[in-house]
Amino acid sequence: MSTPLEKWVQQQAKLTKPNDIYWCDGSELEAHRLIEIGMKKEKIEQHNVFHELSHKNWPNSYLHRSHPTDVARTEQLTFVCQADKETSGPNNNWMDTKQAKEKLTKLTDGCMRGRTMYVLPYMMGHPDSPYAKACVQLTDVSYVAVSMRIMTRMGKKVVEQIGARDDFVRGIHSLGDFDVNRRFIMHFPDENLVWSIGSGYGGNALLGKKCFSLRIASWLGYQEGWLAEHMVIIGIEDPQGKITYVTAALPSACGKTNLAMLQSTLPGYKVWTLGDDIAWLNIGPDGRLYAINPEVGLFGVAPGTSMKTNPNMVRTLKTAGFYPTLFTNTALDVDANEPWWEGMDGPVPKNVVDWQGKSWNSSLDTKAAHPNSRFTVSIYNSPTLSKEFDNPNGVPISAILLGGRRTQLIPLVTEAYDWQHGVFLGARTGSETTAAAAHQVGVLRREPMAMTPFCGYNMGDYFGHWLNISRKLTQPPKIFAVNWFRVDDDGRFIWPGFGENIRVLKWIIDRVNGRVGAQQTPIGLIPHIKDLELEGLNIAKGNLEKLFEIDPQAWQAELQDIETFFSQFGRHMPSEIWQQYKSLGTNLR
Ligand code: SAT
Ligand code: MN
Repeated sequence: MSTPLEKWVQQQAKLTKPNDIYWCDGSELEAHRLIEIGMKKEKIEQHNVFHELSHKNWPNSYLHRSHPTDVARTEQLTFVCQADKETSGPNNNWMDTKQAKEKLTKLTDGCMRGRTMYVLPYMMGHPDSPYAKACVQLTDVSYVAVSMRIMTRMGKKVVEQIGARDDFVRGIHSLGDFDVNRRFIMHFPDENLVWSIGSGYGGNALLGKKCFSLRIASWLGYQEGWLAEHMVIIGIEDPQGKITYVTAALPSACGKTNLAMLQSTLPGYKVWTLGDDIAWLNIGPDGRLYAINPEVGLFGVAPGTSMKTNPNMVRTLKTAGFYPTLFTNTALDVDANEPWWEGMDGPVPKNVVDWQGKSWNSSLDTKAAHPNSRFTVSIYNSPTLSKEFDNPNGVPISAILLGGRRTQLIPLVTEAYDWQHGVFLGARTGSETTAAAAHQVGVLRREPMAMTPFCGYNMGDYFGHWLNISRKLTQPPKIFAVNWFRVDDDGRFIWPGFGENIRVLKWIIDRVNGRVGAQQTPIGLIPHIKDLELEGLNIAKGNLEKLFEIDPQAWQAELQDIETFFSQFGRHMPSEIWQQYKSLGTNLR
């Protein structure tokens, strides 16, 4: 008798028609076998799926070049197929479930002909965690199999854990033919199913990541009383050795990985890494909010990563770990056979080919590495890994940071008066777009809790869910809005960012621990400048004021834009959020 899992795999094989089926066991030997296959047998366009890099400075590292039309998430081709359009909300593309499945079935029929179907059994979360979920993804490319093995807890134990159960999370993935007209990333939240065809890139293809752990998990959390969030998890150790755990939501490519690995510039302070992208937040038995990171890998933006900006990340990438490290769409230093990207330490190498494998030099006005080029590396390689990382219960959260990329208007840090106000600060967050998704870069859009592309249901209901969560918390975390990206009159960033962000984190944990006061403003609480540790920083006084400036005039346009955004959600928008909106308007007047 076959299990529901075996039956499902057989059914999908009948549809996709692969040459063979390979069940991954998660072993080290297997990872090398998959890389060999990717180097010798599988191709995307004219390139092999993997190119072995020199292991001298970058141990166990391989370069992957994606299809040139397939370099970022594609939000316009991403659908959340809830039972009806209203449940998906104006924040998602929607298609009727039956129609969506018919479309996908047609595209999937025979899509793995001549290829191998890899069966990837994996856990999101520690297998002993009450919050973990067992999942299985099918794919037809070694790159996705190896990436999932770095990013998740993958292995044959998960098959045993699933046993005869039918409630495992399903993911069907195929590269298809890369035709953007036949590319779809579709979610069926009521069936725990993700179906993705036509893309091999990041969040479009590693279905445990955004697709399951955010879009589907946010819907599970809505029904079950927890939150699936696009957040970093860190522990901040102070000079007394006390560790305060915080999470931070920032949109894609706004520095989450840098924050997660932050190297403190303040003596005595240290940041411990628990996650750089996704946090599942549950109410623990003591009524506090606990965070786990369902992933075990880092999928970070390569350009700009250096010993200056993120030394712990460079160390992580240069650590010889148990898992291979992948570089996707970076440039290649041909003579050294090493990855290269804009912003790397040292001089530009003499002989560079760009992310597409074309000859490149710095006089060209193109980038050598794609702006959304990435590394995929095990979190266990990180020298700053928290000793609580594998704690199945997670860590208790004292503060939540909600941020965006705003060159104007928004102060460096604002503390919410209470949880309700904090949810409003998150809901009204705007951010200037980045290269992490295929759209115009630098356009302001609303990014509530950094979840715009990832909330698997109506965002109005999502705000309501956030408000409800606190009613069950004995000690709700304090909520802060952050913005590292404000610029001066010459367009230069005022705040140095990176390791210096510890100065903002210090103020935040001082507030959490009741060590300092704060100033009231129309938009929330901001620091007294005397409480900010600024020694050794070189910021002109006028600019320092600008970092915290609140210009009621400039806020008028912002209020308008927030109102337009909120109005879309109609009756789903909680009245508490509208009340907060009205108070903000009054305060600014
Ligand atoms: O491409 S991913 O969705 O995995 C990364 C990101 O956009 O945050
Ligand atoms: Mn992300």
